[in-house]
Amino acid sequence: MRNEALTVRSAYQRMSLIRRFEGRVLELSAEGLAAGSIHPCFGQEAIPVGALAALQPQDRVLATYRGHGWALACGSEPAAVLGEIAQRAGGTNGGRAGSPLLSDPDVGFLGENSIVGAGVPIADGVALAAKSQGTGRVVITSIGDGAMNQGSTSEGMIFAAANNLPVIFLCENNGWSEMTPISRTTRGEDLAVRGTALGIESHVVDGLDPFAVENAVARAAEVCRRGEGPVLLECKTVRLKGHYNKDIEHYRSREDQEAAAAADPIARLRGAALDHGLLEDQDLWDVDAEVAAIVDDATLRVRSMPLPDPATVLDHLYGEAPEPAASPEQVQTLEITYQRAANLALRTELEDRPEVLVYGEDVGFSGGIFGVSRGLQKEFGSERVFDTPISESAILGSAVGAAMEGMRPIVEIMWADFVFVALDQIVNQATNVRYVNRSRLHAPLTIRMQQGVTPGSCAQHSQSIEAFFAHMPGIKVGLPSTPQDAYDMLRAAVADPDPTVLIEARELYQETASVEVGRPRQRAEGARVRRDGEDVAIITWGATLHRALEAAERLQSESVSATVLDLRWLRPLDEESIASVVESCGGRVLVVHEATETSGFGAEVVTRITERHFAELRSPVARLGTPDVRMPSAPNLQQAVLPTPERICSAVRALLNR
Ligand SMILES: Cc1ncc(C[n+]2csc(CCOP(=O)(O)OP(=O)(O)O)c2C)c(N)n1
Repeated sequence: MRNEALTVRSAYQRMSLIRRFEGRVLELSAEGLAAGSIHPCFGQEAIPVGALAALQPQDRVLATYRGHGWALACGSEPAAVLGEIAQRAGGTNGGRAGSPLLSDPDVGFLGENSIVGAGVPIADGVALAAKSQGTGRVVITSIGDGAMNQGSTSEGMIFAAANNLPVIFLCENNGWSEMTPISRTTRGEDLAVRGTALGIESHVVDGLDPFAVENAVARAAEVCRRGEGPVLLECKTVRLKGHYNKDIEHYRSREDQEAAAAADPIARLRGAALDHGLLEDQDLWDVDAEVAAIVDDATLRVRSMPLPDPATVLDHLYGEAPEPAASPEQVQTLEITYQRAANLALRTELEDRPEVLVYGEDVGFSGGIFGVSRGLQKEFGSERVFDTPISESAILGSAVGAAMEGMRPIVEIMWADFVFVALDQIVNQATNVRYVNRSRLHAPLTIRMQQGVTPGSCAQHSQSIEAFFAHMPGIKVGLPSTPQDAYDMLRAAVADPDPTVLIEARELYQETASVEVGRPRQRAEGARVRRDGEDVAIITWGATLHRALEAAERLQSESVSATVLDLRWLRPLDEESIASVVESCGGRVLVVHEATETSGFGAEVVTRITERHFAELRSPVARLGTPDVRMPSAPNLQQAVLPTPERICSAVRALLNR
């Protein structure tokens, strides 16, 4: 269907197929065959049909949750799409996505998104990959008019413009954002002016006319293939039915509904085809019969599709990490800082893997505010190491999209505290790629950030936030605590087939140690015993390791010998190492971290030890973190709450009743 100019007949056939399909979806949902909310695209059929006719087979498509029509236009099997909407094993995603998140990578449909606007930065990443790989591929992402007001949409357009990305933002302006008309929230007639304001070529298109859409997308794709993208197309259309399957539209006037019905694009095409003698009544009846047969056949097949097997529900959360390389590369031992070790890891990865990109705010020309990427742009060029706009959603979302397309992006969030403005791209997007696509897509991106309290850092530049990420299945989370780990764990993260969040410790950046560089990549897993003892196990991670080691040293003079276990990776958690130190220290354990205590990751470690090793415990597992407080800037106030070596020693004494 792609790259094949529309005829009146093919346009009518494809639009009618989508219309009849959506009608059947509503019937099946009313019958109870499909659970949950469904967002049909009645009235908007001309847009995917026109757009796909103008795209080439290698091009990529992303859509909103109102995306059944896009999947069908891409060439997905109607039975597979219907099967997914009905959450069946034979659905495009085996029932893992349902109606609003379905995808079909085999036909270039990278998926819907049920987070409004979130697909825009991801499409940027897909386009970034196309540009890096020189595929000449164009990406199109559909968004609603309401999504034009979403921050990620603005960020995505800004990021794409900054990088001349081959992406077409296609706004399906149906006049409604759920239950609110766009005119009630937004000034002006045309949303396309927003693209113009960002320096993006933008056009208003008749979204009821498949040929107008086809022409506009064909021209936009040419612009993109010339390296002059992105392009914004605002396709004006109508919503013929409710926002979702159970919407009674109590908020919508009869006049508005009638005006939409009068603009029905299929009735319009039918009328025009007859008026101009392009098709006969008989042709239209033939097409209607053809379409009915396709939808009936899909329905029959879906009715006999089994439900997904519950035994598979945990499958495809993570991929198989590669075996660490057996033969050492050129190993060298260097006395270097933690920051330099991370810099060398980036350098090694850029050298070894052409698919690695390194980017973020101030990361390129200046080399990062902590110098971790210093010198890399000069060495590897500004196509691979570059600065971004201050657009965290776009940084993270583009990394998701680029990773889905075979790149290994390593992106930096300047301070961990800043990631909260863009958490969606980690929590709702990166986490789901492999699972929802049952490993047909995966997103091996690495997100670096740094955290922690340093003297004078304020409450928005000092939080320890690892627990937020460790809570999320689908990603991995590591905290390097030594220069060697700054090197090894970053390389392990890049090699890992899944999204990884690496949280570096700002207070350690200038710490120096011997680092073996050039040794084989490790797996993204595994704790390390940093000190051996037998009276008590102190379990910790990140910068707190050094306070724990200092405490253990002091305790030695009191004849208390402490093991210090550095977890390094919180996800996956090395439960074997935990079990081993619980046993070797006779069931006396203290968990220490810098993050505030309530719902900190320490609570998880304590619970697991209690659940799994209860019989071995000599006393309840103790926990020490920062008490629940906002972090003040004054260094003496900070010291009043942080888990200092003194406090760790006191906690150990209390645990041992000394
Ligand atoms: C980030 C986010 N906010 C809110 C919602 C709830 N929501 C779902 S659809 C929708 C309306 C979106 O309107 P528009 O972008 O115009 O798309 P349309 O529904 O018209 O296709 C809203 C608010 C959501 N899914 N995601």
